[in-house]
Amino acid sequence: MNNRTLAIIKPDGVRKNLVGQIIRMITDSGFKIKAVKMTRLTKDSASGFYEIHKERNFFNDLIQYMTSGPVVPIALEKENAVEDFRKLIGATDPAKAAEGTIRKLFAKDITENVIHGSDSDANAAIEISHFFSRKELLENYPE
Ligand code: 3AN
Repeated sequence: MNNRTLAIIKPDGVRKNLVGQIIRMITDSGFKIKAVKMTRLTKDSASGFYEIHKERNFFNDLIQYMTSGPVVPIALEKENAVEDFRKLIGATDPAKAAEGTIRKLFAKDITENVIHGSDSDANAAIEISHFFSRKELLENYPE
């Protein structure tokens, strides 16, 4: 069965003009784009999105970075979407990411790591609803 994950091309990915190249890698790996937009996170929306990290010492840097420029959230569909997408992007720390992964190819370090991928089906649903309405996900239209 198809399931969903949320990707975000982060501000460094947009700044380096990698949006097209990264989306190409995603679709070449069999993911279907359900919804996509370019937007900019406010401090409040970024803090809400990363709520689970709010006690961590890197939280302020993370919020600063995620609000430093536009981001491209993408709702994706594929069988085994969450796990397969995390394989495609590679480890959080690009130094530890496998060859050929998006982070290995494009990320600078553990903070500026180019792309986000949901870590569970439950979080994917929450994260997708952070960026996209049911209307934007075309939920009520026939195929
Ligand atoms: P991932 O994005 O691989 O799921 P998370 O959810 O643990 O990783 O972390 C969210 C984001 O927080 C990362 N993408 C990265 O930008 C930042 N981050 C995570 N761990 C660290 C760390 N140890 N030092 C600095 N930034 C971090």
